[in-house]
Amino acid sequence: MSAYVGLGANLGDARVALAAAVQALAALPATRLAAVSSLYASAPVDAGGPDYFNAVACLQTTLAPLALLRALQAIETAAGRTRPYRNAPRTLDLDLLLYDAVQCADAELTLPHPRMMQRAFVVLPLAELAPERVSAAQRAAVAGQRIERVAPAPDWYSSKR
Ligand code: PH2
Ligand code: MG
Ligand code: MG
Repeated sequence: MSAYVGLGANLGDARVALAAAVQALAALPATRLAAVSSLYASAPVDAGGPDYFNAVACLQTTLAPLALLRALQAIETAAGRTRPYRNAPRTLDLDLLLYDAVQCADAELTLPHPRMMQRAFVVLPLAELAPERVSAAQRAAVAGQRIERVAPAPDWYSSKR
């Protein structure tokens, strides 16, 4: 199955945190890291605090959606993620955006992610990896949000120098 994960961070060394998160995704059981977007810097949306770094990764996985969600939460926790209030600044946020064509809305998980298409920091990197999943109208809808592409893949997360 192909799953798309949104990566975000705006506390501590957020750029290092996202690079480490990519390596952690690549190390998940039953999962292959299929593609990673460029790295973006973006203004907080519906939130305060410093600018974010954001990216999107595509995984090929046989983990079920809820198992994958819990694995993402474990990576967040290992990165020091705390949840003092809604949309608080964070050391690492890993959001399950899409899982194949699965649609669900239960207490733990809603797929596709309900707000993803309102956010330039998801729409732009997702459009790099899966242009067929992002329409021109969806791109236009987020055109007013401040976001900048700061590094191409794999430069920003590759452990090689
Ligand atoms: N995440 C949020 C709220 N606002 N803004 C930006 N730019 N990037 C994010 O990752 C982000 C946000 C809640 O998860
Ligand atoms: Mg999020
Ligand atoms: Mg989240």
